[in-house]
This record gives sequence, structure tokens and C-alpha cells, in this order.
Amino acid sequence: MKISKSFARLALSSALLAAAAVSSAQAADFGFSGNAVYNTDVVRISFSLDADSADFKAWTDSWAAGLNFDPVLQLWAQSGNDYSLITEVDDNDQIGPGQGSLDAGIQQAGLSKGQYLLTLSAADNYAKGQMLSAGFTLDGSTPVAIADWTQSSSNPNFPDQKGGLWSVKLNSVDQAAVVPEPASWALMGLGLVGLLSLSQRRQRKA
Ligand SMILES: [Ca+2]
Ligand SMILES: [Ca+2]
Repeated sequence: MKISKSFARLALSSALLAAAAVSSAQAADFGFSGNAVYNTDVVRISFSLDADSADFKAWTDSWAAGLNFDPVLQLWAQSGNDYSLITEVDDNDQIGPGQGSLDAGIQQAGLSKGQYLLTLSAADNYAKGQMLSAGFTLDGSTPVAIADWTQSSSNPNFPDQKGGLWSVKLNSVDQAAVVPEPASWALMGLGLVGLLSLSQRRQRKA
């Protein structure tokens, strides 16, 4: 009986090891892009690490010599119902392919397995404090359309950077996804209301 019990335990632990190996092998590279409309917009990408990461990398490749706005990246670790800031980088073009001098890049050694958030804002809409709930410096200011905005950061092609395109890459993470902004939920709601009233109008006409 004793032998078969320890054998079962051994079988279980090798099954767990195999599962761990599979889950770290499933870590993948992700790329997301979209269009920011206002200088106050903050893109949120949630991701998890199923295993400790020795060398996490995330970078933007959308600045395009000043065709688009100058982006900043913030990396946050989940902390209760909030997120705590690990690092914030405005300009670092040494992290991945496709970067220009004002693109943002983060390289972080030794991230433990867990839940994280990567945020992307327009310089210099920086994180206000060490917790995500503290917000960003432009929170509460009147949003200015990026197309009409003169971004404060230095720009060799001044005064462009009027494009809202953002693009970010993440290396070797699990289950990454863009978190919808409350504003875009509201817009989706409005769109839904619009569709409903349109169909009601059509029904009335019919
Ligand atoms: Ca930047
Ligand atoms: Ca900058």
C-alpha cells in the first residue's frame, strides 16, 4: 500500500511538472494596435504570467518618426483591487524591432507569475502616483483631440505627432487583452440605443 501511495504521489507530481512545462510553453507574443482620439486617452492591456518571467519586454512601434503621438508605457502589478506601479518609461527605443527614438519600451527582469496591467498614454500624461487609482496627470483636464494637440515632448519633426495610432508588442506572456475603456462601453451603449431606435423607426415606417 505504501509503495503504491508514493508512486501515485510521484505520478501526480510529474503530471503537475508536465502541466507547468506546457503552460510556460504556451506563453506567446502579443501585438495590439488602435487609435487614440484624445490626449487624455489611456489604453489598458491586461495580461498574466502563468510562470515567473526572467525577461519581460513590451514596446511601442507606432511613433513613426513623429507621424503619430509620442507614447509612454506604464507597467503595473495587481495589488488587491488596484494595481501598483512597477515602472514607467517614456522613451526607450532599444527594446524591440520597429521602434523610433520617441517610442516607449520596458524590459523588466524577474516578474513573478501573476496578473499585470500595461498602460499606454500620450507623453506627458504620466502616472500620478504609485497606484493606478491615483490616475494620470491629465485626468480632469479638458480633453484635446490629438489631431489638434501640440504635444509638449520634444519632436524633431515639430509640429506634427498629430496621428492617434498606437501599437504595442508584448513578449512571452499569457492571456493578454485590451481592457475596454468605460467611455467606449458608453459609446457602444449609445450605438446600441442608436441601432434600436433606427430599427424602431424602420418598423414604424413598414
Ligand atoms: Ca515616448
Ligand atoms: Ca517623450
